[in-house]
Amino acid sequence: MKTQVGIIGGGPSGLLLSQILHLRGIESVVLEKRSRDYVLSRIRAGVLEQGLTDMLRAADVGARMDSEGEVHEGVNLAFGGQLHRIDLADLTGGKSVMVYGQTEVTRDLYAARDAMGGTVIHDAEDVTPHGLDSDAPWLTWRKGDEIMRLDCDFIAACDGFHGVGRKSMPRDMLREYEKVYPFGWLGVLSRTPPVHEELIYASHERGFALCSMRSKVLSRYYVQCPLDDDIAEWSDDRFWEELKRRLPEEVADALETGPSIEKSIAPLRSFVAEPLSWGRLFLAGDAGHIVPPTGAKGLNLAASDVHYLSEALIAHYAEGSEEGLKSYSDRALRRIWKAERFSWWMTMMMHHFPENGGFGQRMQTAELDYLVNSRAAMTALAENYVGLPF
Ligand code: RFL
Ligand code: PHB
Repeated sequence: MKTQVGIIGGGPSGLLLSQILHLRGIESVVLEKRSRDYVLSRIRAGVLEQGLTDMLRAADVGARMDSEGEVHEGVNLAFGGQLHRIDLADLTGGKSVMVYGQTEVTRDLYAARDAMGGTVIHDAEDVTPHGLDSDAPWLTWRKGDEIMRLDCDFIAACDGFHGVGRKSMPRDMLREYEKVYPFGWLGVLSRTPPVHEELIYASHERGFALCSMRSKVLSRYYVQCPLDDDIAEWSDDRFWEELKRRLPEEVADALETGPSIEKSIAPLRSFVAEPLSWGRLFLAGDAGHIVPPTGAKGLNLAASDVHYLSEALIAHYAEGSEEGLKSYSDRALRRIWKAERFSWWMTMMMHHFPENGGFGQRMQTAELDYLVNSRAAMTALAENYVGLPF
């Protein structure tokens, strides 16, 4: 097989890149290790920045998001038994975020790729890039006993943190920066109405909690938990009890509980690989960087990478310009590091770190107290939360 851009990974980054390129007349093939059902069973992010929603609309995949997603003009912080609203729209000159699940974004992208005759190959095992420092790279993979080959001009690794793309770069030219947090998030999805009309990020001495949602009848909640906790030890009742204890009383009293539809523990990590390209290989999304979910930035960063990379590829094919491809890594990293900083800051401010002692806890309380009483500080949070420009 032959194509222009070989894309490893059929998550949101890979599918969005493929869709945007298609609309500009550039061919691509997406190789995904898992089945479509598996990809669509993963429950992940829920908050989309305007930059991403604009990209989805421009790529003809925004219709269902615009009818089913919810625009949020504010977000809430809870601590000391009180709820504090951050008015995103007022603080950012009218900006907002869209609450619409990553799973639904992915479903819409698959539907669009199908409708336009895009090639997405599932269950592609042992995907391996070759000839990355040549003008004619290729990918091989295994389908059952058969080895398949795809020749291409460029390879985009959109294959997530554990993918093969980053690992194909020479070790001696890759720098990796990492911070692993000493706790995880236990997440629950339940068919219950959300406890509040907007998201609530709660800081409590028992640990962080987040009240999020997918729709008027579907809620997503998280509590900070030890990394080595066994999910089997977390019955639904224990989860609801723990969540309530971390929320202001008025919120806890309003919480409607029900059976969990999904329950999982995710580790928290900050990670950046530099550079994001080598020869004809380009990393986008989680393949190149990870943020802790506290700032809701993971999926949105994947989108800005895809924006810069698609622009560079379009300029290459339309005008023969190599400038965008050469500067892709630097351009993307400038925005990535700012989102890394914001996600790290939100994580450090909101979570319980017993190892930081009493002084550390007082610093957190002072920071939160300052934040919700200073328009300047709230503006800084709001500006980052709705997303820095790209
Ligand atoms: P994805 O979504 O991980 O998709 C990568 C795709 O590549 C496939 N793949 C391969 N395919 C072929 N060959 C290989 N060798 C391959 N290796 C992997 C995988 O099967 C997969 O389909 O990366 P992408 O597209 O860059 O999108 C990034 C976002 O998914 C990610 O940033 C966010 O979901 C991060 N994230 C969250 N972000 C939030 O803002 N809020 C959240 O609540 C939130 N929860 C999460 C998350 C990420 C998680 N991961 C990665 C473990 C929860 C989890 C569990
Ligand atoms: C979610 O709804 O899953 C979600 C929302 C906001 C975050 C993280 C996760 O910061």
